[in-house]
Amino acid sequence: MISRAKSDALFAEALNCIPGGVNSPVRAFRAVGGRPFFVNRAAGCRVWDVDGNEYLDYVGTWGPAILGHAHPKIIAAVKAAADHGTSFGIPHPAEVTMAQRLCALVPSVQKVRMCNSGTEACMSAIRLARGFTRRDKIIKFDGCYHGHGDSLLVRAGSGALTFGNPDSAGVPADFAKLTIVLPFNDTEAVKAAFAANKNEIACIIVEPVPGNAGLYVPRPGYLEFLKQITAENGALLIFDEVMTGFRLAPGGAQEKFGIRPDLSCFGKIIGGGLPVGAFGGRADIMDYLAPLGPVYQAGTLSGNPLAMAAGIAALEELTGIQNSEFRIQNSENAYARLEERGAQLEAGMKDAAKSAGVPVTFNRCGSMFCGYFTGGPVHNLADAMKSDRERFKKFFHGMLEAGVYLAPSQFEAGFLSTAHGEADIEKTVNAAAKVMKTF
Ligand code: HOZ
Repeated sequence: MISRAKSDALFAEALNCIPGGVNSPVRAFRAVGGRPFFVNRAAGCRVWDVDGNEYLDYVGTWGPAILGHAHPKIIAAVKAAADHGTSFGIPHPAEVTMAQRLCALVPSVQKVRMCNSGTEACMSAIRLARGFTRRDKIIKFDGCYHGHGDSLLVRAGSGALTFGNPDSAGVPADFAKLTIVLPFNDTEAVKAAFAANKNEIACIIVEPVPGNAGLYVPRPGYLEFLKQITAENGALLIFDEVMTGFRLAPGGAQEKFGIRPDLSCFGKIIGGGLPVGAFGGRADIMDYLAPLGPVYQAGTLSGNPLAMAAGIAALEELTGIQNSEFRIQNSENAYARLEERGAQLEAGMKDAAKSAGVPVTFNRCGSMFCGYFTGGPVHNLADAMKSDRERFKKFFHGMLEAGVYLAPSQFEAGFLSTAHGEADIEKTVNAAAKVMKTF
Protein backbone atom coordinates (compact mmCIF):
# COMPACT_ATOMS: atom_id res chain seq x y z
CA MET A 1 0.00 0.00 0.00
CA ILE A 2 1.34 3.43 -0.87
CA SER A 3 1.42 5.86 2.04
CA ARG A 4 -0.91 8.84 2.11
CA ALA A 5 -0.19 9.92 5.68
CA LYS A 6 -0.08 13.64 4.88
CA SER A 7 -3.29 13.48 2.86
CA ASP A 8 -5.00 11.58 5.68
CA ALA A 9 -3.91 14.20 8.22
CA LEU A 10 -5.21 17.02 5.99
CA PHE A 11 -8.50 15.24 5.46
CA ALA A 12 -8.94 14.82 9.21
CA GLU A 13 -8.47 18.59 9.61
CA ALA A 14 -10.75 19.32 6.67
CA LEU A 15 -13.56 17.27 8.20
CA ASN A 16 -13.63 19.69 11.13
CA CYS A 17 -14.14 22.79 9.04
CA ILE A 18 -15.54 21.82 5.61
CA PRO A 19 -18.77 19.78 5.26
CA GLY A 20 -17.60 16.26 4.44
CA GLY A 21 -14.07 17.63 4.15
CA VAL A 22 -14.57 18.70 0.52
CA ASN A 23 -15.86 21.60 -1.52
CA SER A 24 -17.74 19.38 -3.98
CA PRO A 25 -19.28 16.07 -2.88
CA VAL A 26 -17.87 13.50 -5.33
CA ARG A 27 -14.33 14.40 -4.28
CA ALA A 28 -14.93 12.85 -0.85
CA PHE A 29 -14.48 9.28 -2.21
CA ARG A 30 -17.63 8.20 -0.40
CA ALA A 31 -18.86 6.26 -3.42
CA VAL A 32 -15.70 4.17 -3.48
CA GLY A 33 -14.75 4.17 0.19
CA GLY A 34 -11.48 5.35 1.67
CA ARG A 35 -10.23 8.92 1.84
CA PRO A 36 -9.32 11.41 -0.88
CA PHE A 37 -5.73 12.38 -1.52
CA PHE A 38 -4.69 16.02 -1.45
CA VAL A 39 -2.94 17.25 -4.54
CA ASN A 40 0.28 19.21 -4.38
CA ARG A 41 0.81 19.97 -8.07
CA ALA A 42 -0.10 18.80 -11.53
CA ALA A 43 1.55 18.91 -14.95
CA GLY A 44 0.54 17.35 -18.26
CA CYS A 45 -1.46 14.20 -17.60
CA ARG A 46 -0.03 13.70 -14.10
CA VAL A 47 -0.83 14.85 -10.59
CA TRP A 48 1.30 14.50 -7.47
CA ASP A 49 -0.17 14.29 -4.00
CA VAL A 50 1.20 15.91 -0.84
CA ASP A 51 2.92 12.61 0.07
CA GLY A 52 4.81 12.65 -3.21
CA ASN A 53 2.83 9.89 -4.96
CA GLU A 54 2.39 10.29 -8.70
CA TYR A 55 -0.82 9.48 -10.58
CA LEU A 56 -1.79 9.34 -14.22
CA ASP A 57 -4.89 11.51 -14.23
CA TYR A 58 -8.10 10.73 -16.14
CA VAL A 59 -10.24 13.28 -14.29
CA GLY A 60 -8.46 16.31 -15.72
CA THR A 61 -10.07 18.61 -13.16
CA TRP A 62 -13.42 17.16 -14.35
CA GLY A 63 -12.90 18.18 -17.96
CA PRO A 64 -11.15 21.55 -18.28
CA ALA A 65 -7.60 20.15 -18.57
CA ILE A 66 -7.96 19.04 -22.20
CA LEU A 67 -4.41 20.26 -22.90
CA GLY A 68 -3.09 18.66 -19.73
CA HIS A 69 -2.43 20.44 -16.45
CA ALA A 70 -0.41 23.63 -16.15
CA HIS A 71 -0.10 24.13 -19.88
CA PRO A 72 2.72 26.69 -20.34
CA LYS A 73 0.68 28.95 -22.66
CA ILE A 74 -2.22 29.10 -20.23
CA ILE A 75 0.03 29.75 -17.24
CA ALA A 76 1.84 32.53 -19.11
CA ALA A 77 -1.47 34.12 -20.17
CA VAL A 78 -2.79 34.09 -16.60
CA LYS A 79 0.43 35.58 -15.21
CA ALA A 80 0.42 38.34 -17.81
CA ALA A 81 -3.26 39.14 -17.15
CA ALA A 82 -2.74 39.17 -13.37
CA ASP A 83 -0.12 41.90 -13.72
CA HIS A 84 -2.91 44.19 -14.96
CA GLY A 85 -5.39 43.39 -12.19
CA THR A 86 -7.49 40.44 -11.13
CA SER A 87 -11.02 41.81 -11.53
CA PHE A 88 -12.55 45.05 -12.78
CA GLY A 89 -16.33 44.82 -12.94
CA ILE A 90 -15.90 47.15 -15.95
CA PRO A 91 -15.90 45.94 -19.56
CA HIS A 92 -12.45 44.98 -20.85
CA PRO A 93 -11.11 43.84 -24.23
CA ALA A 94 -10.63 40.15 -23.44
CA GLU A 95 -14.40 39.78 -22.93
CA VAL A 96 -14.94 40.82 -26.54
CA THR A 97 -12.21 38.49 -27.78
CA MET A 98 -13.72 35.58 -25.86
CA ALA A 99 -17.23 36.26 -27.18
CA GLN A 100 -15.93 36.55 -30.75
CA ARG A 101 -14.11 33.25 -30.44
CA LEU A 102 -17.06 31.39 -28.97
CA CYS A 103 -19.33 32.74 -31.73
CA ALA A 104 -16.78 31.75 -34.39
CA LEU A 105 -16.27 28.24 -33.02
CA VAL A 106 -19.80 27.16 -32.13
CA PRO A 107 -22.17 27.00 -35.10
CA SER A 108 -25.38 27.99 -33.26
CA VAL A 109 -23.97 30.79 -31.11
CA GLN A 110 -24.67 34.30 -32.40
CA LYS A 111 -24.37 36.05 -29.04
CA VAL A 112 -22.95 34.84 -25.76
CA ARG A 113 -22.83 35.94 -22.14
CA MET A 114 -20.10 34.91 -19.71
CA CYS A 115 -20.80 33.80 -16.15
CA ASN A 116 -18.83 31.93 -13.50
CA SER A 117 -19.72 28.24 -13.69
CA GLY A 118 -21.61 25.64 -15.65
CA THR A 119 -24.29 25.69 -12.97
CA GLU A 120 -24.85 29.42 -13.51
CA ALA A 121 -24.88 28.94 -17.27
CA CYS A 122 -27.63 26.31 -17.10
CA MET A 123 -29.70 28.20 -14.51
CA SER A 124 -29.52 31.33 -16.62
CA ALA A 125 -30.32 29.56 -19.89
CA ILE A 126 -33.41 28.01 -18.30
CA ARG A 127 -34.59 31.40 -17.00
CA LEU A 128 -34.01 32.90 -20.42
CA ALA A 129 -35.95 30.11 -22.14
CA ARG A 130 -38.84 30.59 -19.72
CA GLY A 131 -38.82 34.37 -20.18
CA PHE A 132 -38.61 34.13 -23.96
CA THR A 133 -41.37 31.53 -24.37
CA ARG A 134 -43.46 32.80 -21.43
CA ARG A 135 -43.86 29.18 -20.33
CA ASP A 136 -42.82 27.56 -17.04
CA LYS A 137 -42.32 23.83 -17.58
CA ILE A 138 -39.05 22.30 -18.70
CA ILE A 139 -37.97 18.82 -19.78
CA LYS A 140 -34.75 17.24 -18.58
CA PHE A 141 -33.50 13.67 -18.74
CA ASP A 142 -32.98 11.11 -16.05
CA GLY A 143 -29.34 11.06 -14.94
CA CYS A 144 -28.40 14.25 -16.79
CA TYR A 145 -26.78 16.79 -14.50
CA HIS A 146 -26.91 20.47 -15.30
CA GLY A 147 -25.35 21.87 -12.15
CA HIS A 148 -27.08 22.46 -8.86
CA GLY A 149 -29.77 25.01 -9.74
CA ASP A 150 -33.16 24.29 -8.13
CA SER A 151 -35.12 23.42 -11.29
CA LEU A 152 -32.38 21.06 -12.42
CA LEU A 153 -31.69 19.03 -9.29
CA VAL A 154 -34.49 16.64 -10.12
CA ARG A 155 -33.47 13.05 -10.87
CA ALA A 156 -30.02 14.46 -11.50
CA GLY A 157 -26.74 12.70 -12.22
CA SER A 158 -23.18 13.22 -10.93
CA GLY A 159 -22.82 13.53 -7.14
CA ALA A 160 -26.58 13.74 -6.69
CA LEU A 161 -26.91 10.28 -8.21
CA THR A 162 -23.74 8.91 -6.64
CA PHE A 163 -25.04 9.69 -3.15
CA GLY A 164 -28.60 8.63 -3.84
CA ASN A 165 -30.04 12.18 -3.65
CA PRO A 166 -31.02 12.77 -7.27
CA ASP A 167 -33.87 14.94 -5.92
CA SER A 168 -32.11 17.24 -3.49
CA ALA A 169 -33.64 18.29 -0.18
CA GLY A 170 -34.23 22.02 -0.17
CA VAL A 171 -35.75 22.20 -3.64
CA PRO A 172 -39.36 23.35 -3.16
CA ALA A 173 -41.83 20.77 -4.47
CA ASP A 174 -43.51 23.55 -6.44
CA PHE A 175 -40.29 24.13 -8.41
CA ALA A 176 -39.68 20.44 -8.98
CA LYS A 177 -43.23 20.05 -10.32
CA LEU A 178 -42.29 22.25 -13.25
CA THR A 179 -39.48 19.89 -14.26
CA ILE A 180 -40.60 16.95 -16.36
CA VAL A 181 -38.03 14.15 -16.21
CA LEU A 182 -37.85 11.60 -19.03
CA PRO A 183 -35.57 8.69 -19.95
CA PHE A 184 -32.77 9.61 -22.38
CA ASN A 185 -32.83 8.13 -25.88
CA ASP A 186 -36.60 7.49 -25.74
CA THR A 187 -38.51 9.43 -28.43
CA GLU A 188 -41.98 8.21 -27.41
CA ALA A 189 -41.58 9.61 -23.89
CA VAL A 190 -40.81 13.07 -25.30
CA LYS A 191 -43.77 12.95 -27.69
CA ALA A 192 -46.09 11.97 -24.84
CA ALA A 193 -44.76 14.79 -22.62
CA PHE A 194 -45.43 17.42 -25.31
CA ALA A 195 -48.90 15.97 -25.96
CA ALA A 196 -49.78 16.07 -22.26
CA ASN A 197 -48.42 19.60 -21.71
CA LYS A 198 -49.58 21.51 -24.80
CA ASN A 199 -48.11 25.03 -25.00
CA GLU A 200 -46.64 24.73 -21.50
CA ILE A 201 -43.09 23.51 -22.15
CA ALA A 202 -40.46 26.24 -22.39
CA CYS A 203 -37.52 24.06 -23.30
CA ILE A 204 -35.72 20.76 -23.33
CA ILE A 205 -32.30 20.86 -21.68
CA VAL A 206 -30.02 17.96 -22.52
CA GLU A 207 -26.40 16.95 -22.34
CA PRO A 208 -26.07 15.87 -25.99
CA VAL A 209 -23.68 13.15 -24.82
CA PRO A 210 -24.63 12.57 -21.19
CA GLY A 211 -21.50 12.40 -19.04
CA ASN A 212 -22.86 12.57 -15.51
CA ALA A 213 -24.08 9.01 -15.13
CA GLY A 214 -20.91 7.59 -16.63
CA LEU A 215 -21.15 8.13 -20.38
CA TYR A 216 -23.66 7.13 -23.02
CA VAL A 217 -24.26 8.44 -26.51
CA PRO A 218 -27.42 9.54 -28.32
CA ARG A 219 -28.97 6.96 -30.65
CA PRO A 220 -28.75 7.96 -34.31
CA GLY A 221 -31.42 10.58 -35.05
CA TYR A 222 -32.25 11.28 -31.39
CA LEU A 223 -30.79 14.79 -31.21
CA GLU A 224 -32.36 15.66 -34.58
CA PHE A 225 -35.68 14.49 -33.16
CA LEU A 226 -35.27 16.74 -30.11
CA LYS A 227 -34.58 19.69 -32.39
CA GLN A 228 -37.62 18.97 -34.49
CA ILE A 229 -40.10 18.38 -31.68
CA THR A 230 -39.07 21.52 -29.80
CA ALA A 231 -39.39 23.61 -32.96
CA GLU A 232 -42.82 22.13 -33.74
CA ASN A 233 -44.05 22.94 -30.25
CA GLY A 234 -42.69 26.47 -29.85
CA ALA A 235 -40.19 25.28 -27.24
CA LEU A 236 -36.43 25.84 -27.19
CA LEU A 237 -33.70 23.23 -27.33
CA ILE A 238 -30.83 23.84 -24.91
CA PHE A 239 -27.63 21.84 -25.22
CA ASP A 240 -25.65 21.64 -22.01
CA GLU A 241 -22.18 21.49 -23.52
CA VAL A 242 -20.35 22.20 -20.28
CA MET A 243 -18.49 18.88 -20.72
CA THR A 244 -18.74 18.31 -24.46
CA GLY A 245 -18.10 21.89 -25.62
CA PHE A 246 -14.73 22.30 -27.38
CA ARG A 247 -13.99 18.70 -26.38
CA LEU A 248 -15.81 16.53 -28.92
CA ALA A 249 -14.98 19.00 -31.71
CA PRO A 250 -14.02 22.70 -31.86
CA GLY A 251 -17.77 23.41 -32.00
CA GLY A 252 -18.67 20.73 -29.43
CA ALA A 253 -21.29 18.00 -29.74
CA GLN A 254 -23.44 20.26 -31.93
CA GLU A 255 -20.70 20.33 -34.53
CA LYS A 256 -20.02 16.61 -34.21
CA PHE A 257 -23.69 15.68 -34.63
CA GLY A 258 -24.66 18.56 -36.95
CA ILE A 259 -27.47 20.00 -34.79
CA ARG A 260 -28.15 23.67 -34.03
CA PRO A 261 -29.74 24.06 -30.61
CA ASP A 262 -31.42 27.37 -29.75
CA LEU A 263 -29.24 27.93 -26.70
CA SER A 264 -26.06 26.27 -25.41
CA CYS A 265 -24.32 26.23 -22.04
CA PHE A 266 -20.56 26.09 -21.60
CA GLY A 267 -17.92 25.99 -18.87
CA LYS A 268 -14.81 23.97 -18.09
CA ILE A 269 -12.50 24.20 -21.17
CA ILE A 270 -13.34 27.86 -21.89
CA GLY A 271 -11.87 28.82 -18.53
CA GLY A 272 -8.59 26.99 -19.09
CA GLY A 273 -8.95 25.71 -15.51
CA LEU A 274 -10.24 28.96 -13.99
CA PRO A 275 -13.85 29.31 -12.81
CA VAL A 276 -16.03 30.17 -15.79
CA GLY A 277 -19.32 29.54 -17.54
CA ALA A 278 -21.13 30.93 -20.57
CA PHE A 279 -24.44 30.59 -22.34
CA GLY A 280 -25.25 31.68 -25.83
CA GLY A 281 -27.30 31.05 -28.93
CA ARG A 282 -29.78 32.74 -31.23
CA ALA A 283 -29.40 36.52 -31.09
CA ASP A 284 -33.17 37.13 -30.84
CA ILE A 285 -33.29 34.97 -27.71
CA MET A 286 -30.08 36.32 -26.17
CA ASP A 287 -31.40 39.88 -26.63
CA TYR A 288 -34.11 39.05 -24.10
CA LEU A 289 -31.42 39.42 -21.44
CA ALA A 290 -31.00 42.58 -19.38
CA PRO A 291 -30.04 45.32 -20.17
CA LEU A 292 -31.82 44.83 -23.53
CA GLY A 293 -34.65 42.59 -22.41
CA PRO A 294 -36.75 41.62 -19.39
CA VAL A 295 -34.79 38.54 -18.23
CA TYR A 296 -32.37 39.49 -15.46
CA GLN A 297 -28.96 37.87 -15.09
CA ALA A 298 -25.75 39.39 -13.69
CA GLY A 299 -22.42 38.72 -11.94
CA THR A 300 -19.63 40.72 -10.29
CA LEU A 301 -16.94 38.34 -11.57
CA SER A 302 -18.55 37.54 -14.94
CA GLY A 303 -15.99 37.92 -17.72
CA ASN A 304 -13.18 37.91 -15.16
CA PRO A 305 -9.91 38.93 -16.86
CA LEU A 306 -7.88 35.98 -15.56
CA ALA A 307 -10.51 33.48 -16.63
CA MET A 308 -10.80 35.15 -20.06
CA ALA A 309 -7.02 35.10 -20.53
CA ALA A 310 -6.77 31.43 -19.56
CA GLY A 311 -9.75 30.45 -21.69
CA ILE A 312 -8.62 32.34 -24.78
CA ALA A 313 -5.16 30.76 -24.50
CA ALA A 314 -6.74 27.31 -24.16
CA LEU A 315 -9.00 27.81 -27.17
CA GLU A 316 -6.14 29.15 -29.28
CA GLU A 317 -3.94 26.20 -28.45
CA LEU A 318 -6.69 23.66 -28.93
CA THR A 319 -8.34 24.91 -32.09
CA GLY A 320 -5.81 27.27 -33.65
CA ILE A 321 -8.40 30.05 -33.52
CA GLN A 322 -6.90 33.44 -34.31
CA ASN A 323 -8.92 36.65 -34.11
CA SER A 324 -12.40 35.95 -35.40
CA GLU A 325 -11.09 33.86 -38.29
CA PHE A 326 -9.64 30.55 -37.38
CA ARG A 327 -7.97 27.50 -38.72
CA ILE A 328 -7.62 24.01 -37.35
CA GLN A 329 -3.97 23.12 -37.04
CA ASN A 330 -3.42 20.33 -39.48
CA SER A 331 0.00 19.17 -38.41
CA GLU A 332 -0.79 18.61 -34.74
CA ASN A 333 -4.57 18.50 -34.78
CA ALA A 334 -5.49 18.13 -31.14
CA TYR A 335 -8.79 16.44 -31.90
CA ALA A 336 -7.20 13.78 -34.09
CA ARG A 337 -4.75 13.07 -31.29
CA LEU A 338 -7.52 12.82 -28.70
CA GLU A 339 -9.45 10.43 -30.93
CA GLU A 340 -6.36 8.29 -31.47
CA ARG A 341 -5.64 8.00 -27.76
CA GLY A 342 -9.30 7.38 -27.04
CA ALA A 343 -9.40 4.52 -29.54
CA GLN A 344 -6.23 3.06 -28.02
CA LEU A 345 -7.72 3.21 -24.54
CA GLU A 346 -11.01 1.71 -25.68
CA ALA A 347 -9.37 -1.20 -27.49
CA GLY A 348 -6.99 -1.84 -24.59
CA MET A 349 -9.70 -1.75 -21.95
CA LYS A 350 -11.93 -4.08 -23.93
CA ASP A 351 -9.05 -6.54 -24.36
CA ALA A 352 -8.16 -6.32 -20.68
CA ALA A 353 -11.74 -7.08 -19.65
CA LYS A 354 -11.99 -9.93 -22.13
CA SER A 355 -8.77 -11.56 -21.04
CA ALA A 356 -9.83 -11.28 -17.38
CA GLY A 357 -13.27 -12.69 -18.23
CA VAL A 358 -14.99 -9.65 -16.69
CA PRO A 359 -18.12 -8.31 -18.40
CA VAL A 360 -17.48 -4.63 -19.17
CA THR A 361 -19.31 -2.22 -21.44
CA PHE A 362 -16.86 0.49 -22.42
CA ASN A 363 -18.58 3.59 -23.80
CA ARG A 364 -16.55 6.28 -25.47
CA CYS A 365 -17.15 9.43 -27.46
CA GLY A 366 -13.87 11.05 -28.56
CA SER A 367 -11.90 11.85 -25.42
CA MET A 368 -14.74 11.06 -22.97
CA PHE A 369 -15.27 7.53 -21.71
CA CYS A 370 -16.76 5.27 -19.08
CA GLY A 371 -16.42 1.57 -18.35
CA TYR A 372 -19.46 -0.08 -16.76
CA PHE A 373 -19.22 -3.48 -15.08
CA THR A 374 -22.14 -4.95 -16.95
CA GLY A 375 -22.43 -7.12 -20.04
CA GLY A 376 -25.40 -5.28 -21.57
CA PRO A 377 -25.34 -2.09 -23.63
CA VAL A 378 -25.68 1.24 -21.80
CA HIS A 379 -27.97 3.75 -23.54
CA ASN A 380 -29.58 5.46 -20.56
CA LEU A 381 -29.60 5.73 -16.78
CA ALA A 382 -31.54 2.49 -16.24
CA ASP A 383 -28.83 0.60 -18.16
CA ALA A 384 -26.05 2.43 -16.29
CA MET A 385 -27.59 1.42 -12.96
CA LYS A 386 -27.02 -2.25 -13.87
CA SER A 387 -23.27 -1.79 -13.45
CA ASP A 388 -21.77 -3.75 -10.56
CA ARG A 389 -20.69 -0.94 -8.26
CA GLU A 390 -18.83 -3.22 -5.84
CA ARG A 391 -16.62 -4.18 -8.77
CA PHE A 392 -16.17 -0.53 -9.65
CA LYS A 393 -14.94 0.20 -6.11
CA LYS A 394 -12.39 -2.59 -6.30
CA PHE A 395 -11.32 -1.46 -9.73
CA PHE A 396 -10.98 2.17 -8.66
CA HIS A 397 -8.76 1.34 -5.67
CA GLY A 398 -6.70 -1.19 -7.64
CA MET A 399 -6.02 1.44 -10.29
CA LEU A 400 -5.19 4.07 -7.68
CA GLU A 401 -2.66 1.72 -6.07
CA ALA A 402 -1.16 1.26 -9.55
CA GLY A 403 -0.86 5.06 -9.91
CA VAL A 404 -3.88 5.67 -12.14
CA TYR A 405 -6.50 8.15 -10.96
CA LEU A 406 -10.05 7.64 -12.27
CA ALA A 407 -13.10 9.60 -11.12
CA PRO A 408 -14.11 8.25 -7.70
CA SER A 409 -17.61 7.29 -8.84
CA GLN A 410 -19.13 4.96 -11.39
CA PHE A 411 -21.36 7.84 -12.48
CA GLU A 412 -18.75 10.20 -13.89
CA ALA A 413 -17.07 10.30 -17.29
CA GLY A 414 -13.32 9.92 -17.72
CA PHE A 415 -11.42 12.56 -19.69
CA LEU A 416 -8.34 12.29 -21.87
CA SER A 417 -6.04 15.19 -22.64
CA THR A 418 -3.62 15.93 -25.45
CA ALA A 419 -0.88 15.32 -22.88
CA HIS A 420 -1.75 11.61 -22.58
CA GLY A 421 0.78 9.70 -24.66
CA GLU A 422 0.75 6.22 -26.10
CA ALA A 423 2.90 4.89 -23.26
CA ASP A 424 0.54 6.40 -20.67
CA ILE A 425 -2.42 4.61 -22.18
CA GLU A 426 -0.45 1.39 -22.35
CA LYS A 427 0.44 1.67 -18.67
CA THR A 428 -3.24 2.26 -17.86
CA VAL A 429 -4.47 -0.70 -19.85
CA ASN A 430 -1.85 -3.02 -18.34
CA ALA A 431 -2.83 -1.91 -14.85
CA ALA A 432 -6.51 -2.49 -15.67
CA ALA A 433 -5.78 -6.00 -16.91
CA LYS A 434 -3.93 -6.83 -13.69
CA VAL A 435 -6.65 -5.40 -11.46
CA MET A 436 -9.45 -7.19 -13.29
CA LYS A 437 -7.63 -10.50 -13.04
CA THR A 438 -7.98 -10.25 -9.23
CA PHE A 439 -11.80 -10.15 -9.46
N1 HOZ B 1 -19.90 17.90 -10.81
C1 HOZ B 1 -18.59 17.47 -11.13
C2 HOZ B 1 -18.58 16.21 -11.88
N2 HOZ B 1 -19.57 15.98 -12.84
C3 HOZ B 1 -17.73 17.32 -9.92
C4 HOZ B 1 -16.96 18.53 -9.70
C5 HOZ B 1 -15.92 18.44 -8.59
O1 HOZ B 1 -16.08 17.71 -7.64
O2 HOZ B 1 -14.95 19.17 -8.69
